[in-house]
Amino acid sequence: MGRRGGEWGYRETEPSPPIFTDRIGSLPAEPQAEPIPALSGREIGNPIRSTLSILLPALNEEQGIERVIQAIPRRQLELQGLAYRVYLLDGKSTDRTRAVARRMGAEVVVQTGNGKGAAFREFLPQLKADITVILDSDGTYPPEMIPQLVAALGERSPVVLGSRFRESWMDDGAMSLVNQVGNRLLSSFASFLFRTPVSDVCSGMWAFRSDRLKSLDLTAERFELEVDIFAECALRHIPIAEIAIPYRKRVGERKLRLRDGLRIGLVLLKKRIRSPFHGPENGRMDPLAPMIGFGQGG
Ligand SMILES: Nc1nc2c(ncn2[C@@H]2O[C@H](COP(=O)(O)OP(=O)(O)OP(=O)(O)O)[C@@H](O)[C@H]2O)c(=O)[nH]1
Ligand SMILES: [Mg+2]
Repeated sequence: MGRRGGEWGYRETEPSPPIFTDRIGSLPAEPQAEPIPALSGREIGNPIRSTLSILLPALNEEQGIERVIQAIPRRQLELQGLAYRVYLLDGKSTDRTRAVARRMGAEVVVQTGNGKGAAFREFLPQLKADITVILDSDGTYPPEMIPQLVAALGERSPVVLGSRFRESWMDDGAMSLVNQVGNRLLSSFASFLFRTPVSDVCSGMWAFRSDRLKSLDLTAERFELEVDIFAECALRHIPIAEIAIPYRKRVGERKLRLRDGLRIGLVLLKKRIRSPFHGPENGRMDPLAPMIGFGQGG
């Protein structure tokens, strides 16, 4: 299947950076079907101003991935002047996830390691677009909100988080009570440790100016990816803006276990103990310094 010119909105005449098409690793190819018809960039009057990569980490999400890619608001993104591509960051799925994503016109990148965090980090060196959006592939996060997240990006808000807790937009049964309490506790813990308010530190939907994203020293392997991103931004004084998003019931089997939640808390604590704040705030009083035995220097 060859992707047709402009399928994801890139125009050849624009001075946008070249778009990465390599794949990491390789698995046997699945049979490929024709992609769904896409908008032609020529229909749109606005000039393309920025490039956008939409990253969809997935492990066995054949049901969710179709729903997610289908719901990406292509016309709105093009009207917003965004030339975008969609990448499936596949965790070596054993179901039809890759085949479905390809059929829907996404680039498929198969990670060599294991875990959502590892898949994301593995892709970063090859990221070329000006703007990056990540969201889960299980149908819980709203692709239709991508334009709002991207629109909120700016010099003073280079990172935007989609928060499930700022408004009461959560579907019944989308998140168990245990997970709701756990998520709120982790967010309060993160806010305290890193002196940076955050309402939903485990959100799976974020937008970034790619240059700032690439400046982070991420180490996450699994589900601690989001707290790793948060902590790195906080330590570097990179502001994080929040936008309220709805949250829906997952399709397909969940991968997160209770022990992952505990691990996320531990990762936050370890990261804070090991990492001093960077930059201009050095020298300010650190409430944790007496407790953990280091100051703000370095
Ligand atoms: N590439 C890759 N993606 C993964 C891996 N494990 C999970 N994912 C994806 O990461 C996203 C988040 O995983 P979920 O299982 O939905 O975790 P969660 O959203 O915290 O928990 P739920 O409430 O159960 O949905 C999903 O799109 C998964 O398919 C992995 O090892 N590699
Ligand atoms: Mg999920």
